[in-house]
Amino acid sequence: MQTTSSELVVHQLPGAWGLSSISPFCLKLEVYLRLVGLPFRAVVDATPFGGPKRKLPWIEHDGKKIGDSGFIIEYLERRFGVDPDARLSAAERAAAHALRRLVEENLYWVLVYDRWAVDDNWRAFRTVVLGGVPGAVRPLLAPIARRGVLRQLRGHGIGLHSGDEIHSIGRRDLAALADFLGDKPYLMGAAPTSIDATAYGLLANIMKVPIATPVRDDALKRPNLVAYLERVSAL
Ligand SMILES: N[C@@H](CCC(=O)N[C@@H](CS)C(=O)NCC(=O)O)C(=O)O
Repeated sequence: MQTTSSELVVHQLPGAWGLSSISPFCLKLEVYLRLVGLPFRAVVDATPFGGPKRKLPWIEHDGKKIGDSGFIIEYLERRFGVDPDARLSAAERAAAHALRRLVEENLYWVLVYDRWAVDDNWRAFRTVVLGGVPGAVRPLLAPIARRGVLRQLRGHGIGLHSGDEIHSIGRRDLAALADFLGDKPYLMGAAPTSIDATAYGLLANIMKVPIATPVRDDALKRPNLVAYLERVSAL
């Protein structure tokens, strides 16, 4: 289909397991767009390499290509004047910002470890993550992609730890999120804000997928997180 200039086109990784994307960042952007009510057309990319940052998600709009969910959201806020965080105080915005960094810069890498580094999980996950790649190419691409991601894990630093240590890091992050949520409907109170899109993108990709990890087991034992996922997915 041809792209009209004012149409918002979102490139994302494929969906699976009942989620519209297996990428926490793509799912985050989709929930964010629903939250602010901006219409968009989703396009599934088999690999992240077509985007300006060679990562997914990325968007096309008004002849521009923008990569990175955070920069995309900043662009949409400037371009369309939307801001789901408008009612937050400066201190609340700061807390939401810190939570976002916890989710995206730390807990995300625990998910990456569980999907790409744990052999049993990788065997199941590789067909899902490379599902859009032609079957003949997949066996060649899979080990190359895996080596690249294992390098990223070491570069981040989390990949230098043992599996038990990585899971203890993940459980602490998850406990902090659950404790911050407490019995509130959404992370910042009675109404959803952008941090809920961020948290949902990752939590759903941990809690609603058949990737075995103690972090998932822990999360599923927390009724407030389970109810929270249902609440955000109904937005
Ligand atoms: N900071 C980026 C992170 C995006 C990201 O890491 N996307 C992953 C999929 S979840 C990706 O495309 N990875 C491909 C790669 O690193 O080669 C954002 O917020 O969009």
